[in-house]
Amino acid sequence: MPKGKGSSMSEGEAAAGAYERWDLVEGMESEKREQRKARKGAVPSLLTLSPERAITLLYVLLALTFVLFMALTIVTLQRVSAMWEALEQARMRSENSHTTARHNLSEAQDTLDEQLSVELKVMRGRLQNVSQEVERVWWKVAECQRECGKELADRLRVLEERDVLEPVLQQLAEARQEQSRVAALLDKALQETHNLSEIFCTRCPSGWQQFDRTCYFFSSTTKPWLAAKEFCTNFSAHLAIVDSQQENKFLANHVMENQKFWLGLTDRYREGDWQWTDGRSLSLPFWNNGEPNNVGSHGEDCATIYSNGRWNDVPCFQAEPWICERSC
Ligand code: GN1
Ligand code: CA
Repeated sequence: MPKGKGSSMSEGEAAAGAYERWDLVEGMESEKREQRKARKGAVPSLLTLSPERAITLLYVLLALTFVLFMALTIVTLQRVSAMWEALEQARMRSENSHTTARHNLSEAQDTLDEQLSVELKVMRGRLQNVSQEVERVWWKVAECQRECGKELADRLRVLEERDVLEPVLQQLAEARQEQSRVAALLDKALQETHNLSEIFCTRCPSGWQQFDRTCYFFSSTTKPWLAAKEFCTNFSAHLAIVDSQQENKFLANHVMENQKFWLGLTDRYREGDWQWTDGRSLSLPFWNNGEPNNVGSHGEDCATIYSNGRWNDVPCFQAEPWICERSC
């Protein structure tokens, strides 16, 4: 029991403290004893097994361990095998893709080679054409040089000759001028002679009748209109063209009764468009009543004059007498 805490502490208090401490120590001791007892109780439970049971337990444990080991081994082997298979597949895929790539590459190369050879052929052809063209051009240039040289020489010669011929050409030009002057004078003289002959026209060819400085021929035979027209042309004349009432009357006076004579008037080119043979349109008509009537299946495209001075259209193929007309 501890002393010396003070002489002030009573005897009872000291006894109570000692008691409390003893209780504490006692509790701790009893706790330790309990723990020791518990440990001693566990060990004897394993040790209490019989050797057979212990061996069996060991075998079981061993077997379990073996099974576990085998299972682990199998799982590992499976995994390794799967990985191996995957690796193999990957290798095969890689090999396949390599083969395909190599095949594609070779095909592409073949195609490229083919295209290149075709293009090369085309280019060679073009090159050949170009070279031929160049050759042709060279030939032309050479030819042109020869020609041009010749032409140049010719021109020079002409120029030289021109120098020599200059006075002769001058004279020729003057002669030409003189000739034109004489020709003009001749024309004028001819014109005057013509005018005079018109003024003093008193004679027409034999068998022709004169009226107003014009000669007329009244046929005694008959012909279709076209043949009659041709006849007049052969005599430097034309079928009669009526320009005045006096002229129409003159013509009518020479037409025998119950006869009709061809005039140079027709609408054969366009029905109803009556024209004289010199191309003029009809402006002074003397048609009979009811004419032109263009009767018959063939129509009537050529004009005739009656003795009364009236006109009638009849078929051109009909044979009729005719009247030619020409200047004096
Ligand atoms: C008739 O009557 P004659 O023959 O002159 C006819 C003309 C025809 C002609 C044919 C009034 O004329 O129109 O063109 O026959 N006259 C009448 O030949 O019909
Ligand atoms: Ca008629």
